[in-house]
Amino acid sequence: MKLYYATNSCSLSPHIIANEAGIVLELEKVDIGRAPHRTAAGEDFATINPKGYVPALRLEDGSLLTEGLAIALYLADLAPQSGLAPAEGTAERYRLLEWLTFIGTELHKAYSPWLFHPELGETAQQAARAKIVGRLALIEKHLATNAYLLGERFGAADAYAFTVIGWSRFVDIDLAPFPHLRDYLQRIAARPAVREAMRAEGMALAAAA
Ligand SMILES: N[C@@H](CCC(=O)N[C@@H](CS)C(=O)NCC(=O)O)C(=O)O
Repeated sequence: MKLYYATNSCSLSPHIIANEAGIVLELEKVDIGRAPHRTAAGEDFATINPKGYVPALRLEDGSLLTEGLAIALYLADLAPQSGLAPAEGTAERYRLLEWLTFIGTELHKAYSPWLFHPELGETAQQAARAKIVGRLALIEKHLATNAYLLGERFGAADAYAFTVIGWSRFVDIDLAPFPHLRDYLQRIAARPAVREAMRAEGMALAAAA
């Protein structure tokens, strides 16, 4: 399987999940900083994924799976023994979906595109920041009594949260008021599978959290 990724983007999340699951992915970098977005091989990425964004996963049957949440679950479910995603039909599975949706809709899409595009305006950015800080406070409260989002064990939702909240360092969101969250990010950053994914994508390990 091949993962189309961009450094410092949300595609780090499925990359971490694959590493944690022991799944070896072929990687192809996409330059999402320029239009048209080109792959490392020089292809126009829109001809591969008409949605134009990463992550995208080329499956063994040649089809393309898009959307980070779907890719995360797909990879985690390929390795049920990894415990990255609770089994379908269990109560915990719905907790995982609850967290993945929360991170995707309440955090990911508040950080990006708003805080990465100053041209969208100060008012929009302030609204995004206020929303993010409020959402981080909810996670902070949860982490006061839970090591990870689903309890005691690292899972797919943590890979996604680590990836998205890690963008705080680029957009000046101060995590000092959230000590449990900072500890959590540091613990995740120290995981060998996470370090390996970041190294492979050319990310700065020291700045992870
Ligand atoms: N709904 C998509 C959003 C993915 C997304 O926002 N990807 C960003 C990087 S984090 C991207 O590739 N942006 C480039 C673009 O939209 O042109 C998902 O959850 O996977």
